[in-house]
Amino acid sequence: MEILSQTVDNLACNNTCKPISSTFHGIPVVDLLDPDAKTQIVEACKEIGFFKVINHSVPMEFMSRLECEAIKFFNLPRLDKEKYGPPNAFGYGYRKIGPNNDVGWVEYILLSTRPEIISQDAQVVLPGSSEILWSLINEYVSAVKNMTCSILEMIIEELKIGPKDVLSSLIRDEKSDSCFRVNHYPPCPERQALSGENLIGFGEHTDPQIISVVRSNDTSGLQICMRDGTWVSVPPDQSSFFFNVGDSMQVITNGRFRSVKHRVLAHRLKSRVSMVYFGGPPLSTKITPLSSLMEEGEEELYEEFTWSEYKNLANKTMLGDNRLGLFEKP
Ligand code: GA4
Repeated sequence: MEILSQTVDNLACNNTCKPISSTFHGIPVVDLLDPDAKTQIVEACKEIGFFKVINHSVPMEFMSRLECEAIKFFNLPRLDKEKYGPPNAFGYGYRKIGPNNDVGWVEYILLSTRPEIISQDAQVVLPGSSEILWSLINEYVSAVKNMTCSILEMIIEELKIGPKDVLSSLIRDEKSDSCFRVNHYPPCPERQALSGENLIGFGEHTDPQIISVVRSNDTSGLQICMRDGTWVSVPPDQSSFFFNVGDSMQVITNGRFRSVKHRVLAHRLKSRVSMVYFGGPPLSTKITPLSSLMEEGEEELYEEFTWSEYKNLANKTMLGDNRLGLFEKP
């Protein structure tokens, strides 16, 4: 990647939070074949807002085929890729993240998963030669969406509230404002590697949606922020999925679940490729605590907003801003 050295310095991880501990082996792992899985998922959403899922229903070939085709795309000459960007709001992006001057050591493809938009994206965003990439994205997203719906239904069952599809129906809705991104984090430059600093691939933030599902290759880089403010590194696992609780889910559960702050650091030697599905509701959905969950006398912690209002606000903020804080009741 050609990049001005000044910008490289701006991306260096300055560790504003507590020091990074080494690789963390305490990430909750949920085996979907375990009869206790529902309880473990809810526990993890409350404690960390993050968990890993194994024995899921998504075939490994869906992940590896898509990864392979995505790498072919990222290996195209920069000028060819730039025909599909800059993202507005969808398309190919290089170093710039979102509309407000956030940058990262990353290039990506960002797409809506709405059926009518997805077909336009196929023509506008992806190179003509990438029909294969397009069909692999469709195959992958639909399998991950099904798995995500099952997880959301398990959550509702465990919380003993109903109806079971109260959350999954939001992301199954044909107007669901879900999106999908494939990120490529090239290895960080030698100069940086020698200085012992890591570059920020994707700066710290919480996801605005209900839930996000990450799958990466075998390169580390993802870190999550624990309750005490410590950053921990998530060991990569290319055959599993990592689930993040998003801001909307924190509101829907009236603060019971925690929207987890996370970031990605570029690796010194290896490329990281990740695919992230962001499960979001239709634009008009009111994001409020589920009434069936509220206990007698319990106060709502957030002012009411629609997903469209929250998304518009997110686009006016910087990546690391505390967006949900703006809706907290005094
Ligand atoms: C973070 C989660 C998703 O990647 C994303 C990001 C979005 C973007 O890349 O355009 C945002 C970011 C994300 C939240 C704040 C705004 C918007 C970049 C940014 C600075 C696609 C999303 O939905 O919100």
